[in-house]
Amino acid sequence: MKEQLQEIKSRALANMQAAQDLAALDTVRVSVLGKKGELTAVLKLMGKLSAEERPIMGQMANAVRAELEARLEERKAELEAAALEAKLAAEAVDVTIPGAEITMGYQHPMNKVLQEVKEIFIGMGYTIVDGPEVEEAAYNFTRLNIEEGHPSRDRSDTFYFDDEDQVLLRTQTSPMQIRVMEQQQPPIRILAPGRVFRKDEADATHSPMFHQIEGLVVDEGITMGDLKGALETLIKRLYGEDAVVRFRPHHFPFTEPSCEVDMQCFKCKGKGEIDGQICSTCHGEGWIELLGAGMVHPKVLEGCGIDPEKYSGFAFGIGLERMAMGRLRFNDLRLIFENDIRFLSQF
Ligand code: 2NL
Repeated sequence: MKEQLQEIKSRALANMQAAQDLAALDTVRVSVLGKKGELTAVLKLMGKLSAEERPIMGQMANAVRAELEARLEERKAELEAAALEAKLAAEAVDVTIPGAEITMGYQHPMNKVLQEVKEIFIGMGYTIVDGPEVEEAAYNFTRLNIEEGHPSRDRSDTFYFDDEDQVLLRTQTSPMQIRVMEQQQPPIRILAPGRVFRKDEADATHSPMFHQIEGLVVDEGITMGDLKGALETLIKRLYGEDAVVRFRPHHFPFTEPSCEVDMQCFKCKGKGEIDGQICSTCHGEGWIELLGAGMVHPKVLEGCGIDPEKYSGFAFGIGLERMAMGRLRFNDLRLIFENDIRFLSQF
């Protein structure tokens, strides 16, 4: 019996040592000290011992039980510490690792320039107006004094929806201004930005869809001087007070007289060349064309129910992409529409 106790003890100690988690350790405890455990089974045999042997064996059995229980507690503490250690290691946070970078959103460069232009005109008392992209030929052409057969009406230039060439994608935002003039008597001071469409092959300076900002002012006594003042203000606010502006005669069916407005090239300062090389920004011109403008044709005013004897007005049209290219200084229009973040994030 003594040997049996020793053997139970050493096997239990070995099993406790071998147990790698609390569940395994508990299995060892139950198998030795539990109700049906090995040690319990031995103690049940005590009754069969002689009166002299019983207390000795009893003492011995109690000592074994006490030792096993002590070791059990010890091993339990060891395993708990190891488990905690492992958990801490697994959940360790290195607070010195740099945080994940957050990409901030920002305005598209086109929107930025649009916003700048809008704010400049809002500051001069203009109201922003918006209208349909699908238009009637009457509003897009006829009422702007663009006659039947004019090249801009050609099917090779304009996107039509119908066989009669009556419904189209607007080629300019002027139809919106016509709508305002026929609904409202002067004073009128509006800005009409929006998408316009022309059947152009895409290249560095053309796109079948682009953005235009048109402006219109109609009141008593409006002159070409008012036109010059408004556009010079725009260009100097946008490009800096030192920008040099030139007004050059031109022709549009909807304005008379008409002009185009250029800005002296900021790269070559109007010389057209830099160190004997043709300037790549203005292609040797010395000037960069920015927009078209003019005094609203009397026929256009009349067609909207505004008396051209009493009122006069000026109008202008700006290609926003071209303006952005000059303002943000890049040279291929297609970059604006590709939406490559490597390009867009530079502005
Ligand atoms: C350009 C520049 C321009 C206008 C647009 C306009 C609008 C009305 C009446 C008269 Cl409602 N004119 N807009 C005027 C001059 C130039 O755009 O290069 N267009 C082809």
